[in-house]
Amino acid sequence: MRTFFSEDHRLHFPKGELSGGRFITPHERPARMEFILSRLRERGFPPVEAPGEADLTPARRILDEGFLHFLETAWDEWKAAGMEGEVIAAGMPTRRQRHDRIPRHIDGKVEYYCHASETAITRGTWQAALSSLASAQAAQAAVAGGERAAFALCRPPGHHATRDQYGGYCFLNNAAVVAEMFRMGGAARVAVLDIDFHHGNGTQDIFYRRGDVLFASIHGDPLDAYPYFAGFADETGEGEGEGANLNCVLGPGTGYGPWAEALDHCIARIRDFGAEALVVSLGVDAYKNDPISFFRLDSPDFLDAGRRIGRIGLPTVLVMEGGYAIEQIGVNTVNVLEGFADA
Ligand code: OKP
Ligand code: ZN
Repeated sequence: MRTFFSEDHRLHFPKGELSGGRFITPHERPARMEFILSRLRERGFPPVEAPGEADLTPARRILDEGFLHFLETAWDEWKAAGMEGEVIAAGMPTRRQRHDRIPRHIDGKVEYYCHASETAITRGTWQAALSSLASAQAAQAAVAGGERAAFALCRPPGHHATRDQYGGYCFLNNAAVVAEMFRMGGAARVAVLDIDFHHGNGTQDIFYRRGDVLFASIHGDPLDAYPYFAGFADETGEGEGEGANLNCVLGPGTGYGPWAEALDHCIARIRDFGAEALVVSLGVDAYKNDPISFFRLDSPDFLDAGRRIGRIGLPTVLVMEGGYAIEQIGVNTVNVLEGFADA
């Protein structure tokens, strides 16, 4: 399986993540990539390939133009306003407030376009997010060109980014853009399977009213886990999208038995839906020792999960999302790929 990866991810490395009332070194840090790259080499995968430039044309079909412009200019505007630190949202639009006028002041714009203040924007964030998207797009092009599957080793991740808000370590929704590209390329129906521990609220948001893209996710119960306000089982889609959104919610301490049952449920739905292409939001934070998650998957379980996903038999782009048990992220991620490949 080919892997697409850009070194530009290093341009995004905020000094701080707001956690427990303090600033800590972000869980979502550059070293994550090193462990995955070294495991890919160890297991004899072909050398990673650098993507070309990101193409924002497909992104513009599903993302808000003002939001894209904001991401591109936020750092410079923040600095021009005399702010000394990284771009951090101190507040967010709340219930019963006005959301119909976008603030002029950069501080207000940041609050408008952010949904989770743990996530900082730095000087290189936009370039890193663009190059992360470029890797996803190169993987999609490889699969559209006839490869059975390709791996987009994306950083920063994307599945929490909505059409007009960033947060949860995510800026541009890589998986959603890949799904849209499969549609543009002629696939009548596309499925996004999200196995990251956290609900992919951004991807759900983007396709919620669409019947042509199925979103299926297995994640920690939002009553107990980020993103808290989305990901419940009764969110099934709206309008044309009714029935094309599937949330499998599991509680603290869930092990591979029930997790795999949920996976099979998602797979059955993907088959019934008649998807012609598959995008996997591949997070490995369902791992037992993940520092911010509460499932109990073990490393060999990821091999089995990969096998089940591979047996669906669809052209597939696997897009990297989360995973913060950094020492094991390489083994767990590559296990999914190897399971997939020998399905
Ligand atoms: C991104 B992805 C830890 C709370 C962290 C944000 C989690 C983002 C996860 N104190 N909240 O889905 O792996
Ligand atoms: Zn996650």
